[in-house]
Amino acid sequence: GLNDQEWQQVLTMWGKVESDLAGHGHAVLMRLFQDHPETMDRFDKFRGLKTPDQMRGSEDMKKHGVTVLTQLGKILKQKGHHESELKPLAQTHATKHRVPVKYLEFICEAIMKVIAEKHSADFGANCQAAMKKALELFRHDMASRYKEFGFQG
Ligand code: BLA
Repeated sequence: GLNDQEWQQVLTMWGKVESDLAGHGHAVLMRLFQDHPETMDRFDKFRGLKTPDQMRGSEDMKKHGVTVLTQLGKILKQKGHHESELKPLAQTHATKHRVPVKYLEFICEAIMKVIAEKHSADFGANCQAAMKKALELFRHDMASRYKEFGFQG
């Protein structure tokens, strides 16, 4: 787990993300789909988006970015005690959206990159390490829940 200081670093940084949740969320999804185009196949609703320009202009993508980062923020604010936030999310992702653990890793990488781009001055090595640990914990606990729902991920 993370110690108090690490959680504090994570949540202070998250406050900066929340200053423009939609901008960060949209950038995360752009980055995810550019680095790993296969992840887009999970989304029926993004099927029409073919070019980076279409993605940039997509209100739907912006909306989904807000959904993702809002939920992730709720989880991070539990500082590891996130069972009740995680369970329903793991359930839909295991049984309905069928999102492999590998894709969770890809989006966490995209989140790290976007924060590093937008907040380079405030995202030093210690803060990066803390955020990485928090995202690893999220993924680890999603993966264990996946197994309970019979999805090997
Ligand atoms: C939908 N994803 C959702 C929803 C939430 C999240 C809250 C709507 C409620 C639900 O269906 O459970 C939350 N999504 C997240 C979080 C992350 C995220 C916290 O990406 C990452 C930190 N979901 C993934 C990944 C993919 C994904 C990596 O975690 C795809 C590569 C897909 N999420 C996905 C899909 C939907 C969804 C396909 C349904 C979208 C829709 O049709 O509205």
